[in-house]
Amino acid sequence: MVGRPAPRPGARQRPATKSTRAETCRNITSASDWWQLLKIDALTLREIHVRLKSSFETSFGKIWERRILLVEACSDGLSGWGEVTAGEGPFYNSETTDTSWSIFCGFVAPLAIGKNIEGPGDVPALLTPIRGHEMTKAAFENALWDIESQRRGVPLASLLGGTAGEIACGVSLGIQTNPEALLSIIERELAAGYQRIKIKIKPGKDLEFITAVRKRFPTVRLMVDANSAYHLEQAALLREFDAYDLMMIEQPLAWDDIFEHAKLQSQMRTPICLDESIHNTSHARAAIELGACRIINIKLGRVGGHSEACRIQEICRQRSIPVWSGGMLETGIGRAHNIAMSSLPGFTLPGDVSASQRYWDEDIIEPEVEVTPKGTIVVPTIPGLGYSVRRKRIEQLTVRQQVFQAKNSEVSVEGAA
Ligand code: OSB
Ligand code: MG
Repeated sequence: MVGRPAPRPGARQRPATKSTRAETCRNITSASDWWQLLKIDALTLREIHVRLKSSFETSFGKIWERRILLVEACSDGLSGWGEVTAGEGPFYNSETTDTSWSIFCGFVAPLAIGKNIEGPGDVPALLTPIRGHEMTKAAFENALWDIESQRRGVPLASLLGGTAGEIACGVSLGIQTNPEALLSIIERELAAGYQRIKIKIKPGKDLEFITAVRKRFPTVRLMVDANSAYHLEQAALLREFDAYDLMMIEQPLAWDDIFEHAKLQSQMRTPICLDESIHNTSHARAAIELGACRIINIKLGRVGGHSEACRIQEICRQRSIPVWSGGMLETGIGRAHNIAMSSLPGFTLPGDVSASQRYWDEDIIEPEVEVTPKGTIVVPTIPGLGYSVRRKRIEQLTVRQQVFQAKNSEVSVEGAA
């Protein structure tokens, strides 16, 4: 019910400013012309359990029930939210719900609590001592972007440098038992307006499915995601994909590889898109310069938050490498951050960000994320996430929580402590 509380009476108010197209999230937050520092008064980490409407199967397994961590940050009477996009097991990357709980409580919160920073752009530097654990760091940094957007009175998307009024949406479809089942789901998603179809594949569940989809939908924008299920030795099989006019093949080879993807790309026409392998700007630059991919999927969690996502987007744009936003079966909080990120100019391909109703009976934000009949999501134009957080619902779903409070800080956010 309570989205976010109004600033305390007497809380310092900032004039609304509007970012120009040329500004990026980096130079906005490192600018020292801002008169008030962002003080991290309190942090709350919660674990919620939510059931997906239907199971989702990738090459690394099937999931139904999600265990999701949410970070709420409080600063000067404002509250901001971020979502940890780690999976339940270390199968997509090395982080899990439990490693994230441990790293957040043991290291992120102690480093951050009580600190005064210029803005969320300072978070990567603040958290440099912690190596890896990007999804955990991202949830914290993104919660501060939510706060910063409210403090400045500008929509999160514009604060990050976003310019698009709506974003193009595709769907990611899990592995199905047979091609017929996949075809009927695709039919439904196309009827709902989605602009492109991504199907998950793995050895034994690939060509038969791709052929069936192409035969039935000859012109649909189609791509496949292997989640690292193949080896370079299977290049001949992967080359057969070239006959199906795929927009791209996502992460065919190892989750931590760049070099072999370059070898594979040189042997196939279909563009390779990297997902798992790209954790930062330096990986993106290496992949592009080596010719390991022609497209990059940017996931906010995987790259550590909005600051790094903005930078990757920018270097890709300079090199004419299209990017798009991947999803991690997020609740509305993660989804809202993905929407804001997707409004940046480098995001020229439809992403995996789709309607709340595809995943959840009831989301934890309101309104829920909805997709227009032409397959777009309208980017919110109000400050903050652009959706209100359903605190009561979150409390009902919470199975554990941990509160960190700065000494000498007066926290007035309802339900935060
Ligand atoms: O590789 O994009 C992926 C879900 C879990 C782990 C990895 C991936 C995915 C998806 C789901 O494709 C995308 C979505 O949230 O709709
Ligand atoms: Mg992927």
